[in-house]
Amino acid sequence: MEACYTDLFENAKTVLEKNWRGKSTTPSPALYPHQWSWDSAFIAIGYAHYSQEKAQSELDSILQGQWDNGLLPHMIFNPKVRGYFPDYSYWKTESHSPNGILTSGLVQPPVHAIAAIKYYLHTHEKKDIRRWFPKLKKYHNYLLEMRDPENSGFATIYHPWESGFDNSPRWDEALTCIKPGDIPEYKRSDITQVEKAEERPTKQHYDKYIYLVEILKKFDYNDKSIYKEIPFKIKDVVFNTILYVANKSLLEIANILEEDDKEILEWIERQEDNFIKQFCPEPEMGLFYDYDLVADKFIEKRTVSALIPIYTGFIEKDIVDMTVTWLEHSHFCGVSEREVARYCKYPLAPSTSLDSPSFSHITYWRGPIWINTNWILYQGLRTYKYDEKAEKLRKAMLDLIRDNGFYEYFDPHDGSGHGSKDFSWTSSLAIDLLHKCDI
Ligand code: 2M8
Repeated sequence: MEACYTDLFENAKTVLEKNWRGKSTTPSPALYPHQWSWDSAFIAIGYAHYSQEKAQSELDSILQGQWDNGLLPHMIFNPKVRGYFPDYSYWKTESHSPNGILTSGLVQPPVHAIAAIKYYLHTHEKKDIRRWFPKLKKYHNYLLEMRDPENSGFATIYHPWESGFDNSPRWDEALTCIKPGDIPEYKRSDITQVEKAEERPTKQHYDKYIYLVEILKKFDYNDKSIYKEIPFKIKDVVFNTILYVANKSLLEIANILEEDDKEILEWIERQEDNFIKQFCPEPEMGLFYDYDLVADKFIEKRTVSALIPIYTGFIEKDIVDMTVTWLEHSHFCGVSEREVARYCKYPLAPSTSLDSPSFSHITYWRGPIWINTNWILYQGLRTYKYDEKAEKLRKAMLDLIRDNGFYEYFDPHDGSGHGSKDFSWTSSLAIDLLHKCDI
């Protein structure tokens, strides 16, 4: 391990140890006391380097919450822990969740197959991927059947929580059109867990989050009815970039297990055929956007999501060259040498462009630097052989964490940590980065 990061590995392990709950890991001790779906996949990627048993248990645990129709819930609740809002009793998912398991009724980006193949490359243990393969395939199938009646190859999300980027400015306009009708009274616990309430989403945002869940409950999570009625329907570019990469991982798993891969190949082909059309209105710009199905238009917001498709690895080099130019542009991500000195201590992509009117330096997904998105960009840069730039990004992530701690997110100006302390995916991905993500 590089000398400048000697303590980082041990410290990251300590955070994960603290957040370990016997079979799975909470994202953080107080703010997020249950199991979250894409967090668990990122966490398993870190464990796979030094505790394969925990990596295996983490994935087994999240996959056991899968519903009969293939939906993989974004949360599994620990019944002994109350206080998080919305708690399990709010979701009314009992008739869908597997026996005795308390789940939410939304999904999150499908990082799991990516974690599963990485785990296999560490262990060469076929029995685990053999157990996971049908579940992972069933989840992707749910996303590409029930969440894609358009047959575009891309899943639609029904709720900002499904994106994992909860209060990103990407969703502002779509949410503005929603006027929350009757919503139950509720009491948030998250704002008391952070230093300043402005680090978390506003009440206006939460009212709409709750309103959308009320609609899902009204239709008892029936996708066909929801599709007709819900006022928030987005083809999310990050979710679907991850789904594409996860399909490639699933294909690798199918081939290792000598399982039929026809359907997976069809999914991949459809995604490759339609990706630019669905997400990139001006390919010469190299920026990618979500598509709002209700307003029938692209959401042209300058956020880190616009760069994330570099992770797919199949987009033409000419387009990606432009994406990388944006990544280095000071107004977009503040990483040009000159501007770093002026604006930003660490050359890392903030969640929203520094130049955007929606940018807010400590507000959750509206500006702060997140490690998972930069980790994705790092892999993309490597895939396209921008080795020097990739290395610079990797070191900047490790420097940021070493200097400021394993926070949930960081102020792009001075690198100070915000949100939750001791955040699990910051720790697990730091471990992966220390190993240069080589597996
Ligand atoms: C955040 O989302 C939850 C709701 O699902 C919340 O705000 O309470 C997001 O950052 C999401 O991406 C993440 O998976 C979750 C747990 O870390 O927290």
